[in-house]
Amino acid sequence: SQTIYRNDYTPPSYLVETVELGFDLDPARTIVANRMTMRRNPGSKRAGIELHGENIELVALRMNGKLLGKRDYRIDGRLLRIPNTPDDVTLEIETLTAPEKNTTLSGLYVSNGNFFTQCEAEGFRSITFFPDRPDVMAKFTVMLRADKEKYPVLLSNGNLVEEGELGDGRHFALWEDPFKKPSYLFALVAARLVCQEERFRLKDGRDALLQVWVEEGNLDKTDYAMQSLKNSIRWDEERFGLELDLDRFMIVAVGDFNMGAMENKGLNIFNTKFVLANPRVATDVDYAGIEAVVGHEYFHNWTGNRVTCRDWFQLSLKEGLTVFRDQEFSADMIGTDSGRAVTRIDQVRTLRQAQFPEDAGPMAHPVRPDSFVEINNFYTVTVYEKGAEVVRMIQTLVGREGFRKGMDLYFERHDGQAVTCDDFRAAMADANGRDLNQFERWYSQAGTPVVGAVGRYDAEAKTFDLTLSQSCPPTPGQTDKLPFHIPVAVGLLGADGNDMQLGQGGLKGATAVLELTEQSQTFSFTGVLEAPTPSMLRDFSAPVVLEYAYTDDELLHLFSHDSDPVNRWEAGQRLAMARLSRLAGALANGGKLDLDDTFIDAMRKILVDATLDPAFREQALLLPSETMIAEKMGVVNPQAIHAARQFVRACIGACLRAELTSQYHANLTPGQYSPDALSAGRRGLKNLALSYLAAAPDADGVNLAQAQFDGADNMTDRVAALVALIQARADAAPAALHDFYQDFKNEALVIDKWFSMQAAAPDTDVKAVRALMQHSAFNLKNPNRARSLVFSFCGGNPAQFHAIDGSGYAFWAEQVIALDAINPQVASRLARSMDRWRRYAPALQLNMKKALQQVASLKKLSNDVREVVSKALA
Ligand code: BAL
Ligand code: ZN
Repeated sequence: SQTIYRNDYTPPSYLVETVELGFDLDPARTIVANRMTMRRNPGSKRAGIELHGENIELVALRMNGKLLGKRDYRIDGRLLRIPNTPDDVTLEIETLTAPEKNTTLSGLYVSNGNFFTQCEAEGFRSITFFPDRPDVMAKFTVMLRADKEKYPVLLSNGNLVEEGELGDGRHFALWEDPFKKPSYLFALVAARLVCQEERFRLKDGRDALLQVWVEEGNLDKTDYAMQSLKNSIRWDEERFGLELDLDRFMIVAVGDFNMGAMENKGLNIFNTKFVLANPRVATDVDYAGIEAVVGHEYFHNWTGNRVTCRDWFQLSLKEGLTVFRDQEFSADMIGTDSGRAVTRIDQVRTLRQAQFPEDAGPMAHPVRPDSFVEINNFYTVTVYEKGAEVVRMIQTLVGREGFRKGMDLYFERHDGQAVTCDDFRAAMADANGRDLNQFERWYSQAGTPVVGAVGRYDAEAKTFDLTLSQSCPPTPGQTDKLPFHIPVAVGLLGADGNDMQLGQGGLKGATAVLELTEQSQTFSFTGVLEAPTPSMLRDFSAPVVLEYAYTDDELLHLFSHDSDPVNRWEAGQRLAMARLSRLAGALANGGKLDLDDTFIDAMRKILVDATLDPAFREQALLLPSETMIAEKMGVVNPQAIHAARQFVRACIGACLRAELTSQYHANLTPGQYSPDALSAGRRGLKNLALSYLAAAPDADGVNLAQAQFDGADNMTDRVAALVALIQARADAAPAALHDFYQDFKNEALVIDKWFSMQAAAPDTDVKAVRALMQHSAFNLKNPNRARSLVFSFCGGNPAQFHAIDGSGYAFWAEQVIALDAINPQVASRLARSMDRWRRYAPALQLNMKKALQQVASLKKLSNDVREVVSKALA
């Protein structure tokens, strides 16, 4: 395996003008004919043509009509080189592939008897020989031929030009994509599917045909995806002035898929998980996921497809920006400030749960990485979620209107091009007359910055000095970091809980955005009539760790009064985290457990405050996860963390029993199920109350959960009740699980939930997971199913996974190896669950290292997994 460096980028030697692809589809033997016109790239110095190709058999190669022999070209590993080629070339390439044997789910593959493709990042090269790099953009025409009975639906990118019969039971469809695109956006589907379709009027008056394609029997689950697609189109027109540029836009759902979905031009291919929903099978979280992912893929049509990446190091150019756009879309769909804040809190939670650990571990990399072995390993929370934070910070710095101006300039300059993160930043800077040079470090430096804050109030001068300083821990390959340009949104609360009006340096209003650019800076607020409680990093204005020596009283003040809901929530998280880490420490050392009334009273106050949205109250009452607690511990003891968190949950359940019970009943949502944010928020608060009640020692909560399980008319309530029973180790849990399986055994996505609930159960040890793997419904080859059981256990059940005897690690090694033989991309994701091994107690570390070494020692291992385990061991 070879490391690829960003600085080694060179332009392609040839550009491709047109590609005509012909597919004779057959699961065992698909013939691909590729005719492409190529032209020497004036910017390149290299003489010959270089094409990528993997796992395909070359049948014939013609250049400008002449059949080439073995001496005319060289196949060197994964590259086909033709030396000394003329400036204008037409290549005709015939290759063979066996889609039914392709278990990697990259390239052309078969899922449940149907053909699908996945080409990002480098899947196209296993379909045909091609300069498979995003800076080669070509016009595609695609002819599909297949058995009509088995594959009545033939789809590809762009517009359907022609379709018809071929005789002998086969038929064809000819598709043409009017836009130039890189090969990673190519897609085809040949399948037995049905669709929900609709004509939708675009802003410019054109009608577009929208289709959602699914397997027969799932047409009762496509409404929400279709509605989300229409909302996405409207939103992009309104917020960014961006219109759908095609006459037809298709979403196709497939059950075997490595990612969430894929933005292929005009033909988005989706994991069923992000398409199929009705109240019977999908939870509120599933509905929200569908809205976000449908939006995300649609928004890629401009941020990703019209303007794409020059090379894969620039992945965040499209992913960070598009995540930011889908986040804004979801927030705007709720429409209220409070709803917007709840989505923001969710984003912060994701960062802390997944991105901060990544940034602190062996796979830490900048938003724009400098090197990689396998690009598939860099579809990460850093590139996506931290990348979105970086884009959000730009919006914070230039304002919402300024951001729009920057986007307009970006498209004016780069429509139809393959560009870099620097190009995006330059458009934002130029459109706003802002210097974003130092800001570039967010793209180039890895690691989560730590911002330390110290406040000093001068009662005589009526000034408040806030000194902010920054540092960033070392990350692999980067020991010393230069200061970042960090927007820190600050408000000052008076003793009455109200925001003070800020007068400092032209800063007006309740919140000032301070720009921390030095290692240390002092910001002075004048006219401050009393000692304030500072509320810093409002709306989580930067992806940093903020350190400030808050007293409990200050946190309680913020938790009760902060006008910024994100910081109000944050104050509660700090109160909870202090207690959880103290308790976990005490447990690890055999200490005594107790929880103060102050904390319980603070929780009570939020719980019963009817002026607050239920969704916000749910967020405020939800404790930091075990993973987040682990990140705060010096040495991680997963069992102690689990016990500490369970102890606090049981205390809340017991001490707030009356209030939880009354909130449970106050937040029922009778009548027809609706996934809207208000109803979902009520269910969320009600179900959190249920989970606390069920965690308390008495039986009332469990009885309530049983009643809810029996009477539930939607999946959100059914799953919440079942989880409450399982987590409480209730006697009734096994029977409920049995019934749940019987009721939903034909719904694959629900059976995924059935597996994952059990994988995360407190009593599920490795032996129990192995037993579940023997269940007839388990299938390691299906990524969703593998994730639902194996990943849920290794990543979502830390107390059991980190069993003292090392059995969890041995299981992990076994599954990584088994998966690697099937699907390296999925295997490598699982391999990541060992990233933080150096933070555990020495006895655990020893076994973790052994397991990592066991995997690393294999000769036959994918680049994907090898990169992850080598970096972990380095
Ligand atoms: N481009 C890969 C899937 C996604 O981020 O939309
Ligand atoms: Zn994306």
